[in-house]
Amino acid sequence: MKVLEYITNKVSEGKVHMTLIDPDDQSPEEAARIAREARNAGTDAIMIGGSTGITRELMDETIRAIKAAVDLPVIIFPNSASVLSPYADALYFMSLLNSQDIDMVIGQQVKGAIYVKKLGIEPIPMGYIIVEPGMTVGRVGRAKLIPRDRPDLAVAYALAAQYLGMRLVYLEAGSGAPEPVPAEMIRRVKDEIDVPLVVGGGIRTEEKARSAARAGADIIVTGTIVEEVEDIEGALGEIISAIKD
Ligand code: 1GP
Repeated sequence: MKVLEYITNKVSEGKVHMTLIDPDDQSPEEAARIAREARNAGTDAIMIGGSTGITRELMDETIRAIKAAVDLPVIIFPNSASVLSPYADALYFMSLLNSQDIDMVIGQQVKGAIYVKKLGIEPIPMGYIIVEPGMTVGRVGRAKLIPRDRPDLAVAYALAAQYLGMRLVYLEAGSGAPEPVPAEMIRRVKDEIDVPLVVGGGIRTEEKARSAARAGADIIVTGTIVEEVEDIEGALGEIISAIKD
């Protein structure tokens, strides 16, 4: 089964959780341990990526270690065309729609497309929209951040993504954001689009996860929490039960 089909099936059954692992933050062995604990906690897929410091070698080694440890889809969450790896199951073929840098909107995609074809990685078209505060990815991606009190703007971007044929829409507050994307913005976007809505950035507690899921997020992404806690399985387990109940 293709990964997009796996995601779509999961979304039709209920809320989905994905665990983001930044390959630059730990050894491949440690990344594999995180993936194992996340799997035990009930995560549905592993996303791999980060805003800075990633090399192709590190991507390859980390993905291979994760694939050897768990039987979950591993999806590349790229910051550029230079982090593609043939060991991944799929790649978010994404455009940072509210970037002021054309390279982030379509340049890196043009650079990467032929490699995606050659390597045979499944591309999953995704519209990526960064909301205040945006954190590192907002700066590196030169995003014109969506103000937190402008759900209408988020809706316009999300609909544009859908009309361009993108299969997922991702509302991102930025990794480590003090607050996630506002629930009202999630609700408004979810009401208007027909493709699954991914929400991430700043979700570190069960309350925040539950609130994002109830507002309409189909897929919740958490990253920072797995780097902050000792008991990954316990902490992620609470978040995952909160979104899936
Ligand atoms: C970042 O949305 C993801 O791209 C995850 O954010 O690290 O804050 O969980 P956190």
